[in-house]
Amino acid sequence: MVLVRSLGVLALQVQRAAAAAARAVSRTAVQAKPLRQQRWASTVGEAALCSKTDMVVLRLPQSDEMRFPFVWLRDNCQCSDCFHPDSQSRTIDLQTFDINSKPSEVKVVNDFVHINWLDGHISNFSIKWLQEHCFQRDAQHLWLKSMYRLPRKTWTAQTFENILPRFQFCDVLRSDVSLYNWLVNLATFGVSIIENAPSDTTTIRNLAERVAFIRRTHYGEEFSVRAKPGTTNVAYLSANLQLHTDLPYYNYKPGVNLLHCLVQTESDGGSNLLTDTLAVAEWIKKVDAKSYQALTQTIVDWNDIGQENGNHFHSIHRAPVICENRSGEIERINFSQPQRDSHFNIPIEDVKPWYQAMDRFIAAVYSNDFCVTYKMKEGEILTFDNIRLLHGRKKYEDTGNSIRHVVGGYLDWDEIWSRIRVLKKANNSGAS
Ligand SMILES: *[C@@H]1O[C@H](CO)[C@@H](O)[C@H](O)[C@H]1NC(C)=O
Ligand SMILES: *[C@@H]1O[C@H](CO)[C@@H](O)[C@H](O)[C@H]1NC(C)=O
Ligand SMILES: *[C@H]1O[C@H](CO)[C@@H](O)[C@H](O)[C@H]1NC(C)=O
Ligand SMILES: CC(=O)N[C@H]1CO[C@H](CO)[C@@H](O)[C@@H]1O
Ligand SMILES: [Zn+2]
Repeated sequence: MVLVRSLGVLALQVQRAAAAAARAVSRTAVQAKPLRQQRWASTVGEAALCSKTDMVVLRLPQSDEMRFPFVWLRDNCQCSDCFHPDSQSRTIDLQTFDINSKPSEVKVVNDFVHINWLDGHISNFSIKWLQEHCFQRDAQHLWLKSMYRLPRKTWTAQTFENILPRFQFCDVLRSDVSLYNWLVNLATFGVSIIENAPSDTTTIRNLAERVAFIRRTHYGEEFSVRAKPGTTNVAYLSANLQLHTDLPYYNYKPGVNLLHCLVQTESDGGSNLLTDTLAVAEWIKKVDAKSYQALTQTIVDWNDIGQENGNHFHSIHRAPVICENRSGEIERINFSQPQRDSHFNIPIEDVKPWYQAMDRFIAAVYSNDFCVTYKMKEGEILTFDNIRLLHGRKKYEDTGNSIRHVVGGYLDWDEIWSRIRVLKKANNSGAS
């Protein structure tokens, strides 16, 4: 219900933004000159060719002008020669494609824009489709925020209790609305709790398969975290576990951790530490540009060497601690003290400055401002973003009648984003 409503509002926002952007653009845009005076008026709208910019100009009653480059229209022709509807894929052969294709005429017929190309090809776009794919910046940004990456909201130790989203295991398994809400909250806050999960080692798999499938690593699919002697990973000790992201030594680091608490320790320890490192990184960026620079520019070697069930592995991945994407926004965090290689393949003069920046970073991620402790209860699944949060664990002691037992598994963000979009689309078409 909430979902349906918010999607309706979103669709409306997209339309409004497109209209507003169109109005803003039309004030500054070069007025389109119709080519060879061809221009057809219609009650739905009108279209013209602008030979100066090589664009089709579309005017609709409510939303002023939208512009579409000739080359893009030709490349995105929806006819059965150019587009295969069943696979929703473009099939135009780029080897014979002419990037200088020009229309000879364009007209609006009912709710369609009909284009004759000089080479004789014919395109027929629905106006709705053109609106959905328009080049207005506001509309593009809204689309990216709803379909590509949802906006993230950071939290601190002070706000954690208020934001921590909780869901019931049986709801998430049964209801698409709950599944969607859990995933959206996970994407937004980077953390959420699923309660009342069955005390079973297959629970993690059932949850992961609601979304997609468990992401396999060299530790297997689902893994048990229990103190064990002669271990291959420091996580399998009962000592303090420092704040880290899991598997920074993977080129494709798993996106989300699922930790299911089957048995919690009766001792004081065993709490998890959690830090929203996106909040920390944004803060460092603001207060200490030099450290931020070192943390985003210095490439660190992360590694893992060992064996699990007789399978030997030697993983290496090189990446800075804070990774920005192409738009300069903080995209992911790579950090693990035990899993940092002694090979540090950077210029020698960059070594000490990196340690200084790391010192600053560590002070912040462990500080009372940013770091929270959370002791999972039996039956809870702690789910969190492994490319955004750092997590750790306080040391504990197993006693005769309580052996702490947590079962973990990973999901990849690619699969989660895909599930979110599919659920959203299913509801959109259901609502209309
Ligand atoms: C464009 O496509 C629509 C829907 O298939 C069709 O009704 C319309 O006649 C077509 N227009 C032209 C001019 O081919
Ligand atoms: C960079 O990351 C931000 C935040 O996730 C996202 O909104 C933006 O679309 C990303 N930009 C690119 C070019 O991937
Ligand atoms: C979409 O909305 C319908 C009610 O209109 C609801 O039954 C369904 O579960 C919803 N699906 C999702 C994915 O939220
Ligand atoms: C920008 C960058 O290099 N990011 C990397 C951080 O580390 C993860 C895995 O460790 C890689 O998947 C990213 O490419
Ligand atoms: Zn075509």
